[in-house]
Amino acid sequence: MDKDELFMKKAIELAKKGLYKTCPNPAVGAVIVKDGKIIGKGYHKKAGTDHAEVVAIKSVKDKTMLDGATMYVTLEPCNHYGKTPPCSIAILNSNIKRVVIGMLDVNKTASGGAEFLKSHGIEVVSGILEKECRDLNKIFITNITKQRPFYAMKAAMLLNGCISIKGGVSKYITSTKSLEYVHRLRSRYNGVLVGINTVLMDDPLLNCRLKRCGQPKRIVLDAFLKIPLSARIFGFEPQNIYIATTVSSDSNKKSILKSMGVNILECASTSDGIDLIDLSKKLLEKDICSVLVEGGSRIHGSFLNANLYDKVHLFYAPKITGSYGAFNVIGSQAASDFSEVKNLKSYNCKKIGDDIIIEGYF
Ligand code: AOF
Ligand code: ZN
Repeated sequence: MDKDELFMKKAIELAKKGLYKTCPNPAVGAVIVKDGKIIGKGYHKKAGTDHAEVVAIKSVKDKTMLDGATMYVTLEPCNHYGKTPPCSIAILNSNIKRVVIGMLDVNKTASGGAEFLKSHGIEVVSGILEKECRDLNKIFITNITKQRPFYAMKAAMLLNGCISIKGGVSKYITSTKSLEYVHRLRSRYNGVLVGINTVLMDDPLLNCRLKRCGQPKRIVLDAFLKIPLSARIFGFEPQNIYIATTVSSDSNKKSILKSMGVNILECASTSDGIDLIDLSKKLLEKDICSVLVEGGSRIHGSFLNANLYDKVHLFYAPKITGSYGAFNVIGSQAASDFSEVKNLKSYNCKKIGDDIIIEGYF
């Protein structure tokens, strides 16, 4: 590993400290190096606060040390006035003479820092550990390039791909260890989403029940507003619940839910129910940048067919039975040709308790 890669690795490690906490902003890390030594470091903690570059510059007490120094930053410095002023100008004013960038910014309103710095006589190198830097910000990149949240499919099933036994009973498929893992996952996503059938059958809380964990927003897709007002989900932080429904569903019930503090997302509809593109737009407007979709079967079918899944977290219990009368994990038509089958680009496999977990990206 050469010197630039080594310091970029340090910047990546710093960026990771902000991972899952910076939405809608990216996780970014920066280090400042002088005479082969790190003299400053920083990472972006939360949207609206100083960017990694500015945190790193501020961390250097003796500003004369910045003269001729090199900054390593995982993302191209911004060149715009957003919630904070441009990092490009902060770098220029600091007398840093060389900037090493991991990945260029995909956000066109903020990008341009690399060109700006070059045009002001600063040496700029980009693309160092680019893949690692892009991997850090899969959510941010999806939000910007696809204008929708990053969606992950989560499902717990038997080895034959069924998420229930006869009649839809789905309790106790995977072990307690996997359940704990799911709760940790929930705290990493901005939202957890289920369909109305899951609410009617399982009456889930959808929160994270581990100590000191962040709570995701809870989203229910309910085109006809069938959700009972007695559902357990309403017993916890109604202001963090979003019921996605259609314009034409029961307006009286919408008012009751709103008076309980619940958010109603009135979405366009399709023959299949809620228009997922319109829903995606509304979720992103609410800064819900990543969503863990927990099912059930029909919901997974709709998201998969609409090519909305970016990632999967699939839990397999080492158990098996017949499939007739049970729900399959993906409730939609099978592909009629192998060319239509969706492939995971990369995945890993691990064991938690007795269960097998496959996690991967499309
Ligand atoms: C960050 N943190 O460390 C860097 C970012 O509205 P603002 O001012 O916070 O600008 C947000 C944009 O700035 C963000 O979308 C990204 O394109 C760019 N760089 N953002 O939040 C950082 N370096
Ligand atoms: Zn910036």
